[in-house]
Amino acid sequence: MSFFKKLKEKFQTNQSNEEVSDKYKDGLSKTRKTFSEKINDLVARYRKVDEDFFEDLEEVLIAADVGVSTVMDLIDELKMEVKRRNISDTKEVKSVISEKLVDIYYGDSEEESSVGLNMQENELTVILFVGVNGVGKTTTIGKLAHQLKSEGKKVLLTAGDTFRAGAIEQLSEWGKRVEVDVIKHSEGSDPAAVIYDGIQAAKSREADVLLCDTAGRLQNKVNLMNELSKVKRVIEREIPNAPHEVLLVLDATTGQNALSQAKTFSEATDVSGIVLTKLDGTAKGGIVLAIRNELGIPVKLVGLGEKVTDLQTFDPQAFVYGLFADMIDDE
Ligand SMILES: Nc1nc2c(ncn2[C@@H]2O[C@H](COP(=O)(O)OP(=O)(O)O)[C@@H](O)[C@H]2O)c(=O)[nH]1
Ligand SMILES: [Mg+2]
Repeated sequence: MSFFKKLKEKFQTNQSNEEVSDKYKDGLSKTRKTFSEKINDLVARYRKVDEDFFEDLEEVLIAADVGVSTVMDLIDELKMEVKRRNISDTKEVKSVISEKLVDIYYGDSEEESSVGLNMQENELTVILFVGVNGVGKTTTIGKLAHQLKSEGKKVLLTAGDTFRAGAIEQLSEWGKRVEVDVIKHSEGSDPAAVIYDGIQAAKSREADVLLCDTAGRLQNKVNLMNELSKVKRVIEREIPNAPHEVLLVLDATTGQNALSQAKTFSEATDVSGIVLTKLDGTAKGGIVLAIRNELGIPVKLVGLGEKVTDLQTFDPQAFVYGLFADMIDDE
């Protein structure tokens, strides 16, 4: 069975899968538009799979921000697969490209399903959000709080961004909107102290999840990284094995810059997963693959829009479905 058929079966015959794939389809419409156009154009121009075809395909993928070394790996894989299956018609290659994009995401790990968050059962789960200003930390916390709450979990938020004016207020607004409590101190206070209080409150109120906001900017980068280490130490001291996730939030519209942010933050703290926001705002959604392949950190959540329901657990198959949806429908 072609990979397109497999995706079609998965995402068009089951209602809950269909809801997920619709979100991806909407959120990735900008990327899909340019991507499908270019691929269709390639297929129309070449018909036969040859060296020139692969060279042009390379350009299309690089333009979608897939990342140069990831593209090289992908093209090598594709060439082998095309040879193995004895494919000469470029039309058939479309499905193989989508299949290889998923493979590239998983790499050597045999995982078939999406990774998801490391949630503790019957115990407090602490999730720390880090990332530069404006990437979407606070918004993601609000959206995730809403989701977890609707799953029946007791959620508490901590306003650890005490640096940026208005940051505490912004998180409080989210708290009101999704009806969860927010532990906060005043602007300029010690973030480690707020987070400490958040943990005590979460323990005494028997919360299931504590989501901790942090500052994205301080006087300088060294201060920021020191502060994050301190916050993390406070959490570790209060709860063994916590934080259960350190999620680095990256803005997909910043492209390759997101990769360099990831490198800086990974040096200062153990990042366990990436939240990639604003995929709806870019035509270069291929950055998901570059992040996974070049940093080795799993993308756990993606932001596909500004609505509270637009945060999704990252699923490579749904992602690829979102990229190829028009071609899949044409099959
Ligand atoms: N379109 C879109 N906008 C987003 C997404 N996530 C966050 N934003 C917007 O990005 C802006 C900055 O978000 P904020 O949470 O304040 O960033 P923070 O400084 O990291 O806390 C806000 O206007 C959000 O509405 C997303 O997935 N899609
Ligand atoms: Mg914020």
